[in-house]
Amino acid sequence: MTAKLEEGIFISFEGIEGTGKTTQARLLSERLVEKGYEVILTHEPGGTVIGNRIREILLHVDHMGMSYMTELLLYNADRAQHLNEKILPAVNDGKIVVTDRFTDSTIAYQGYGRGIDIELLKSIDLIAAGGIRPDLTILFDIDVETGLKRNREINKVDRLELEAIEFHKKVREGYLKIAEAEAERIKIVDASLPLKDVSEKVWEIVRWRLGI
Ligand code: Z5A
Repeated sequence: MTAKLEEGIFISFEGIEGTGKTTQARLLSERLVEKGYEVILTHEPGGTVIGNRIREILLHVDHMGMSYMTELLLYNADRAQHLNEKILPAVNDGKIVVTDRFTDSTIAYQGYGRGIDIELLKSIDLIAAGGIRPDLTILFDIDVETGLKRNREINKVDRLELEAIEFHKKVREGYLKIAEAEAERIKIVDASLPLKDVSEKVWEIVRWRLGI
């Protein structure tokens, strides 16, 4: 029996690399499906066919010379397509959308990491994504060294992961500032805990948000 919500719910997972977002997004989706909910599991960049093309450009290690503005506009182009093709139709149809990254990634990486003016980012976001924010965001927090080490252990390397450690530290600090400013929407989970403990914390938060 499928449990359709009267109004869908839009959930995003955020954090620096190696926090376990992708693993946790999958575990949460499976748990929600088991409970009978209709769930769309997706990610940025690359949650659509067009977005996947954009992702290849964004993350390819040959593209180290990409300008910050090109990078910013490509993440926003990906989001415009993702939101219109996949996220909004599903939420409007009463489904639960779980996305691995959304606009907070742009504020954290391009804003706090690259140093692009946050007000400019918000103006571009208004054009690309109408300023829409998720109903609930879970921020997976971990120290940068542990996060990057986890990815190195699985040989995951892309253009952004090759950035200096200082960049990743600024991104983490940025995330914590965003969460402090929007404590109602953004809940922080300690991602250094064992995988199972992290997924229990996520489940507690989502159950609270869904009222189940
Ligand atoms: N980016 C941006 O700059 N601006 C934007 O607007 C957007 C994105 C949307 C996308 O990379 C890149 O784009 C990203 C931000 C930037 N930068 N980088 N680099 P991606 O999509 O390829 O990957 P990611 O989103 O950064 O995620 P990730 O690095 O793949 O990691 P993760 O999803 O957080 O973790 P995971 O894949 O679930 O787990 C990583 C490993 O850790 C794996 O071996 C797990 O088994 C292990 N793991 C997970 N949890 C645990 C726990 N609790 N304990 C121990 N080990 C664990």
